Amino acid sequence: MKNVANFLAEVSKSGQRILVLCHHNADPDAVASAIVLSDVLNQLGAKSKPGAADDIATYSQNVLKMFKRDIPVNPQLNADMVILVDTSSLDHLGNFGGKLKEAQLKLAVIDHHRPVQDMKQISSFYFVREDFPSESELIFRIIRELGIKLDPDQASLLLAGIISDTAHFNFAKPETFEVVNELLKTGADYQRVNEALRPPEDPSKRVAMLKAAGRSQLRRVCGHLTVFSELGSFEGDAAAMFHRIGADVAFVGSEDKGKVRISGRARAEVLKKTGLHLGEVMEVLGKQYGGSGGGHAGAASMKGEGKLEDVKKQLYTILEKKLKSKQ
Ligand SMILES: [Mn+2]
Repeated sequence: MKNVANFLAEVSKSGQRILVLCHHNADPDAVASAIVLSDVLNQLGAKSKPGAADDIATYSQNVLKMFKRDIPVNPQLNADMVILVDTSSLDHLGNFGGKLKEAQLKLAVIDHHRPVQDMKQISSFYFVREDFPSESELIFRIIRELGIKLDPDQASLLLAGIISDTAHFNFAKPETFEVVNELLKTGADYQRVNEALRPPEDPSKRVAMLKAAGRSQLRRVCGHLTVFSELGSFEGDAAAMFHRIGADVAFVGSEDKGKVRISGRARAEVLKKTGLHLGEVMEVLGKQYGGSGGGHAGAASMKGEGKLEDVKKQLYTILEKKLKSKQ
């Protein structure tokens, strides 16, 4: 860590123009690392800018918007040196990689992916720590080594990078939590970071889920909790929601101009215990109503013609028969 800190302090001291560049379709770890490292190099005396190759992922844009930061895409290559972060090879720079190659600028790599031999050869400085679950964590440790204090928004960006690259701490190491603790003490806003990383929800889907909940009917069939509800769209999502909140078997149907659709979900334990196969049930039901049906044991659907009320009755008759025979 001392090596890389010394290197960065040295190249910045002389006021060099340094581009801190990250990979294409840049994720939050990539943009956070590039932006925060670039800020720090400026503090050390460099004329540094961050940049991303080709494009930025949508969830990264949400993070940037939340913390009012920006990163140029395909920046100008008028630099004395390019430092690649969160990027193990020029191949990960999309079309911009070719341009960078042509420019023949001085290259440095600070990364946490598998080392790439070719890159080692063409770089004037090469520092790769595969043991770090995120580049943001690595950048934080380097900045600490440099003795530089971050501001709360910089800390939030790095926290977003860590959360994103560790898949919400699934791949975190004990040291990751130490870094997170320091970021929080620096003022990182965990709640806003989480909010920025959450995928935007379709408002019409939210309304549909709430309607499905309001219209749901709970029935016990041979001791199993079954739910039926009705919606005009998002039937599969609603059935999955009922499954998630506790239904053993859930169905959500729709009826429109004589056409009927039903989507179903069942819990794995029920399938195992009873031998129920929703794909089979839906196939039978689809055929009975002049349509088709099928799917997996735990997730299936049917389409047909008729009245939803009739199809529902028939569905419960089939279900009762299946579940009774296995009691
Ligand atoms: Mn990464």
